[in-house]
Amino acid sequence: MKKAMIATIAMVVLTSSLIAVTRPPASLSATSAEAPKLTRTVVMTGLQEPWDIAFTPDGVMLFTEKCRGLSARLPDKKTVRLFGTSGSALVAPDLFCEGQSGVHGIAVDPDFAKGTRDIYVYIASNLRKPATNRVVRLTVNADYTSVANRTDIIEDISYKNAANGAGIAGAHSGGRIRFGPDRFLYVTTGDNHNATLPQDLKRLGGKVLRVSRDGTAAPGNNTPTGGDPRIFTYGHRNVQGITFRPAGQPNAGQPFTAEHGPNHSDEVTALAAGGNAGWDPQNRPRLRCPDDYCGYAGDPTTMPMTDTQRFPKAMPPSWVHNGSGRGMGSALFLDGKQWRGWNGRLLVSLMGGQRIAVLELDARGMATNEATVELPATRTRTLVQGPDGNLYTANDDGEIWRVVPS
Ligand SMILES: [Ca+2]
Repeated sequence: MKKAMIATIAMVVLTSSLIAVTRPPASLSATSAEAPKLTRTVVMTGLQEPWDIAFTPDGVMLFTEKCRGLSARLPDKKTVRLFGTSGSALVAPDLFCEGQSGVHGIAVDPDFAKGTRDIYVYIASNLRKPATNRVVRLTVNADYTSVANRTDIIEDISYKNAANGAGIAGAHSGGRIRFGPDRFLYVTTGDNHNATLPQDLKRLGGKVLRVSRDGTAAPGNNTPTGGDPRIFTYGHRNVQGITFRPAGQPNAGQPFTAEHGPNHSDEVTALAAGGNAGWDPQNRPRLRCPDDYCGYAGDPTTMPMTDTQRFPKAMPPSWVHNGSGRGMGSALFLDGKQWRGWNGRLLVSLMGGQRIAVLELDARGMATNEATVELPATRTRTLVQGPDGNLYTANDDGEIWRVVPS
């Protein structure tokens, strides 16, 4: 019964994504009629692979560059390299940059304004052999010239240490970190091109973790018995977007992820504690699987991003993007009346397509409409909303943009 229901939901999702693609112009213009007018300003240029942005409550912009580290941009537009490679105020000798990995997500402590001044950053580290991804906590000083008190709150996030038949070393590290409205830190990870990782509840790759600020498991993760209690959801491929449904929306506070599909099926998923996202690229005897990793071998039927045959209770995707220009990276719920008809809608970066999609969701979190944000084409790495309510993006052209709605 339940299986049939989930199958029906999957059908609806599939149908709605098809509708979104082929929707007649009338519906799209109905969407754009209530869309805000956007004014874009290029805030910074010449950055080296900027990956993520976060704002402190006093309006200072922190940003990461994949092979350099973490920097602060002060109100006088001066930039200070706080943490990372040589030239940073605090050098991390263990930090390294390889393949898709290096310095990724950045998050600001919910009690920063109350005086913790703590920030968190996701890095690839060779302190352990073999290397791992880590979440590092740092305390930033009052004038943003230095950081101290490095504490590695998670040391054992799976890392791809060697190339295999599926691709290069350093692939699929996930790496977005965000505090939820529940004040716990959510950490997205990737499958490392490792066939058994996503469904392995003892290892942290292919997961969304939910932890306290000291890195210990948050209460209420509902991890299946025997699993690492830091695991909030599992069965993911490579999650690089996580955002929370804003107050005033149905299921406010619910986390939504965006993750890269293989040669098909990028997915947005509404998460439930303890849920299985249904990715399992192992043991597909009818496929040719280099180094036993079947992730690139099949199609949406033979190697699904959400395998409801193996996992009937898998969390159904909210939106499946199967068109050209995949590469689903960052995600962000827009929040605030200044966003007009887009208030509460979900932005998702499609890096391959060099565009940002804006999704309308129903009460269950299923996408019912899709449009494209009218901005110049670029590979957008991150989407965040600043304390001023505006959208900030970083892209692979080395730029940070501010986008003001009106
Ligand atoms: Ca899935």
